[in-house]
Amino acid sequence: MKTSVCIVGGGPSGLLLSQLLHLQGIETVVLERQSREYVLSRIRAGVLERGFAALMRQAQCGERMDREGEVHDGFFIAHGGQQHRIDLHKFSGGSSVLVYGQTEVTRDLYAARDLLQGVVVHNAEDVQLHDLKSSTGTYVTYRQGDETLRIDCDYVVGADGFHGVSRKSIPRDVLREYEKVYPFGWLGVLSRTKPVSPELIYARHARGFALCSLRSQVLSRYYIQVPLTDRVEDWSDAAFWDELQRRLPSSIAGQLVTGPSIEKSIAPLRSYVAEPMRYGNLFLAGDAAHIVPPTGARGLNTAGSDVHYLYQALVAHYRKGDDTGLDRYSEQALARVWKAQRFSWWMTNLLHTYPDQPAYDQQLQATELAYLFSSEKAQAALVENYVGLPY
Ligand code: RFL
Ligand code: PHB
Repeated sequence: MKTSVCIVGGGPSGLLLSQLLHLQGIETVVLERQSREYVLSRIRAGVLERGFAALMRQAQCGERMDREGEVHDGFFIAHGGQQHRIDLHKFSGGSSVLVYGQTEVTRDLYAARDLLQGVVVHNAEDVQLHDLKSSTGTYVTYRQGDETLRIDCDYVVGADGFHGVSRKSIPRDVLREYEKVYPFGWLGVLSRTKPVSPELIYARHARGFALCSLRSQVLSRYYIQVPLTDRVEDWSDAAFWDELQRRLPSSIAGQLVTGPSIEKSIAPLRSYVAEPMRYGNLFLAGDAAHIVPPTGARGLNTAGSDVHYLYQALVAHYRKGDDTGLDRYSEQALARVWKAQRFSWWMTNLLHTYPDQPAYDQQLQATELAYLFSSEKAQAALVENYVGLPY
């Protein structure tokens, strides 16, 4: 096979880029290691910033998102038995976020790729990238069953997530890695129950962080902070609901509707950045290059900003022979990536309980919250980041 851009990874980053490029007449092939069913069974993000939603519309994938997604103008931070509302609308000059699940985003992107007969190869095993520095001969190989196939291309986009092969194809002496691992994870539960609050609640509690989120008015998504040593099997549904209730202000806990979990999983929290995001003809995008703890709802949204920059750069290359965007991609994407890192780290520190946290740090955390609730300027800074910094 021959194509212009070979995209490794059929998650939201890869599919969105493929769809946007196709609409500009630029050929792509997407190679995905898993089956479509598997990709669509992963429950992840829930909050989309304005820029991401705009990209979905640009990709002609915004119709169901705009119909079924919920516009949220604010969220709550609960602390010390009280809740404080953070007004997104007021402090961002009228912006908001959309609550629409990543699973639905991915489903819409697959439907759009099908409609345009975009090439998405599933169950592509042992993907390998070759001759990334070559000016004439970059290619990708993969296996399907007993057959090894080859795709010749101008560029490879590594959109294959944190555990993918693309980042690992950059030589060790070129790649710089920055990492912070947090001493806890999030245990998440999806349940077909009425959400306890129409708006998200981020709760700080001495027993640990909790988050009340939702996918719709009949589908709830809740998370609690757990030690890294916990396993999903350790948590019965009853134990989860019990612990969640203990971490919420009593007025909210009393209204919690519980039910059987549809999905239950633990995600460790990690901050990670790989630099540069380009090596020869390879460009990294999304979780392949960076990870944030989910506290600030930045992961998918930051993947979206990478896609935005890369899309613009590739269009300029193919349409006008202008390579400035491609040459600037790594620097431009990383500038925004680091701001998302800073915000996610800050929000994680604000709301989580650290094991053996020194009394001094505990006091600072309490003061940070008190300052936030007393200062409209501090709230405006939070909001500016949460609704998404401009591209
Ligand atoms: P993905 O989604 O990991 O997709 C990568 C795809 O590449 C495939 N792959 C390979 N394919 C071929 N060959 C290989 N060798 C391959 N290796 C891997 C994989 O099968 C997969 O299909 O990365 P992408 O597209 O960059 O998307 C990133 C987002 O998924 C991620 O940032 C978000 O889910 C993070 N996140 C959130 N982000 C937000 O913006 N808002 C949120 O509210 C939010 N909540 C969350 C989150 C992530 C969470 N977890 C589980 C980490 C909540 C949670 C709990
Ligand atoms: C979610 O609904 O999965 C979600 C929402 C907000 C976050 C993280 C996850 O900050």
